[in-house]
Amino acid sequence: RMVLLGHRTAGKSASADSILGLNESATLVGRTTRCQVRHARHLGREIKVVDTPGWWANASVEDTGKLRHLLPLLDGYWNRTLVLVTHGECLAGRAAEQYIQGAGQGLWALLEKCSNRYHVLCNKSKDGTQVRELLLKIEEMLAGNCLEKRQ
Ligand SMILES: Nc1nc2c(ncn2[C@@H]2O[C@H](COP(=O)(O)OP(=O)(O)OP(=O)(O)O)[C@@H](O)[C@H]2O)c(=O)[nH]1
Ligand SMILES: [Mg+2]
Repeated sequence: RMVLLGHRTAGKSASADSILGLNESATLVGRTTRCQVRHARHLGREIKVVDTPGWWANASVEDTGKLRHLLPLLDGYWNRTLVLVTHGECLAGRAAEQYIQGAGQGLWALLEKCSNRYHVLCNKSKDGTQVRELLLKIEEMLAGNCLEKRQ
């Protein structure tokens, strides 16, 4: 199960399509205006994705009145969060690390919260490998959390 969060047009719905192995069905509908649970069986797994409406790119979460009181809660979720970098083809052969180095404080802070977990996705590609690798990263992250809890 996963929840996709991000600014408007970041590529959340297109990423949901890729992750679920669907053909741009959600993207054709345009802007997502309310949360939608979507699920499918893909790459040998039962996957459920919550697609959400995007926030304005220049708005901080503190500006989002409804979320403000949830912030102290949110702390427990960082160990189950990774950064999804969409439009992967725009890297044009550059290493993702190089892009991240030039991306600035906002992304660096987010990555630090996520223990530097990220994954690059190109939603225009039909290559299932990138989604398989993402699912493996998620499974690894969850397995790491279980180990930490046991110790
Ligand atoms: N080239 C390219 N285009 C992408 C990629 N991901 C998404 N897009 C395009 O970017 C546009 C916005 O994508 P959406 O998935 O609808 O974005 P969103 O984050 O769901 O947007 P909201 O629902 O408005 O918050 C669409 O035209 C997608 O086809 C990608 O990896 N590469
Ligand atoms: Mg959307």
